[in-house]
Amino acid sequence: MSKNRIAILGAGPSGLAQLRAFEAARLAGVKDLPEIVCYEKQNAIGGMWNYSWRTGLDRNGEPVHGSMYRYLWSNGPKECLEFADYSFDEHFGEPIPSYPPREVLKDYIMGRIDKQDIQKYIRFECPVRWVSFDDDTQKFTVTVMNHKTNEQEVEEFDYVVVATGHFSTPNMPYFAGLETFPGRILHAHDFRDALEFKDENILLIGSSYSAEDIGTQCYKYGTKSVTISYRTQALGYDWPEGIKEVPLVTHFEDDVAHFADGTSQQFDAIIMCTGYLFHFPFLPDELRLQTHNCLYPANLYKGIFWQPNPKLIYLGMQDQYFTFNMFDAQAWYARDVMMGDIKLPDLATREADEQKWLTTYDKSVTVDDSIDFQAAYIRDLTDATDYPEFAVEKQGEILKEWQEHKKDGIMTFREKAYRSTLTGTLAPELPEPWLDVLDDSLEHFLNLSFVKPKKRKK
Ligand code: FAD
Ligand code: NA0
Repeated sequence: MSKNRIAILGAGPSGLAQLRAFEAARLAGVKDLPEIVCYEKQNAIGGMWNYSWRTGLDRNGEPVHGSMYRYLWSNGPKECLEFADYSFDEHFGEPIPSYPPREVLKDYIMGRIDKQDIQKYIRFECPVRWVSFDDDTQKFTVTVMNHKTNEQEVEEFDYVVVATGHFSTPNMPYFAGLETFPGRILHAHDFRDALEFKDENILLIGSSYSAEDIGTQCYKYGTKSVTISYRTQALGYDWPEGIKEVPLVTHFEDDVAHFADGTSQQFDAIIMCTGYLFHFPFLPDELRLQTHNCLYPANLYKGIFWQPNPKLIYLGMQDQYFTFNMFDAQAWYARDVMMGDIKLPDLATREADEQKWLTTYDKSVTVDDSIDFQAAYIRDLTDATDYPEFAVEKQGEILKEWQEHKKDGIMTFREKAYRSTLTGTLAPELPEPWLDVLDDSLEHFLNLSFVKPKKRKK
């Protein structure tokens, strides 16, 4: 019998988790592994964690994937995203603080990948153009544009794993009068360097992670004033002078924004922090996930398998309290299904299971509920596979502390330290105020003199 063929679309953290899951099986002595091809639009692995100076189109004329910017630091404690099979201690050889900058986290993600070995699976600069499924042959046809050869490639697969991310295509709303605004109007996706806005008055529209982080970044690097305009709910932090929140913009007149509370203000630039669209231009309607950013997108069994055709697998499509370890939990489960070690139940049973999770999700009201919900979701997956134990509920408690620390000080929470649930290591505290650490390079960060934490009491 010929081997199953698997296409993984995207080599970001989710796609890499899928490759790693198969690698773990190989290392455990499993011989009969499927044939894997991973198609990646960019010319490197790492997905969102590859910083790109480009905006708009890449050198091949493809939409730039990256939404990350210079000086970005992790917004959650690293102890809640640690790979269960590869600790931070193992990677860095010594404890590092709980909130690493982007380059440091990227180094960690890359650390467990055998970069030589992985090249044989990944076809770079190969954006996927179309995926179809043939009911008769029960196979997918995947069409990609290979920009290296300048030719289209068409291949058949038994399974397709969609790991293309969902924080890349801007949701860009319109407000009356925007066309009269004389300054820069951009989406968070195209934000690259806070220094661009030094000494300016900027307006951020939206009130979630992007607004919070781009606002604090710009403050840190010398923006004159930051105004955050919210639609539903203000972020509500105790902001320093220079940052404030106002209700939603009603309209613009030249460089003046008018807000729902009747106030108005002049601005030099507008950054839409209005989230992202789920965008799968390579999928036909019958295979395409249609959802907004939430913890349990409908139509996926176990948050992974496309209900009408579970040979189509989606990774990382949830909103994320947990990230890398959740992608791993999904990838290990998906691997076991693709290898035949987990048998999927019939459609009615799968839908009943989905409904059960959706009902619980509906009852999640507070942030703590949401954290518990995602932890329970991950636990459900890891209980079924040999993914190593990582005390996800304890990590959930750390995420709740993180919420409190943000309320205590939105400019200081990154100075807090947490204990790894894997190694028991307590992270050292950041030795300088986060606001003062302007150089976010890996070299600078690792050369900060951390105060070594005391050993854990037995
Ligand atoms: P991505 O990282 O987006 O990777 C998807 C990959 O698919 C990319 O390499 C892309 O090039 C490729 N691709 C897309 N379309 C195609 C196609 N048609 N054909 C072939 N390849 C394709 N998470 C954290 O844990 N901590 C943080 O601090 C954090 N900060 C963030 C900051 C920002 C600004 C954003 C936007 C996200 C942040 N995240 C953070 C969440 C981040 O999305 C995840 O950490 C992680 O990158 C998701 O991995 P992924 O593989 O699912 O998607
Ligand atoms: P994100 O903040 O980019 O984080 C993505 C926001 O947009 C909501 O506040 C929503 O308001 C608002 N919005 C949407 N349409 C609007 C409209 N027409 N008018 C006004 N407001 C509108 O996006 P979301 O989806 O969280 O919020 C959309 C991801 O990026 C996160 O998962 C986060 O982890 C990651 N991220 C991380 C970092 C760091 O780690 C930094 C930035 C982003 P409403 O009314 O719907 O509430 C440092």
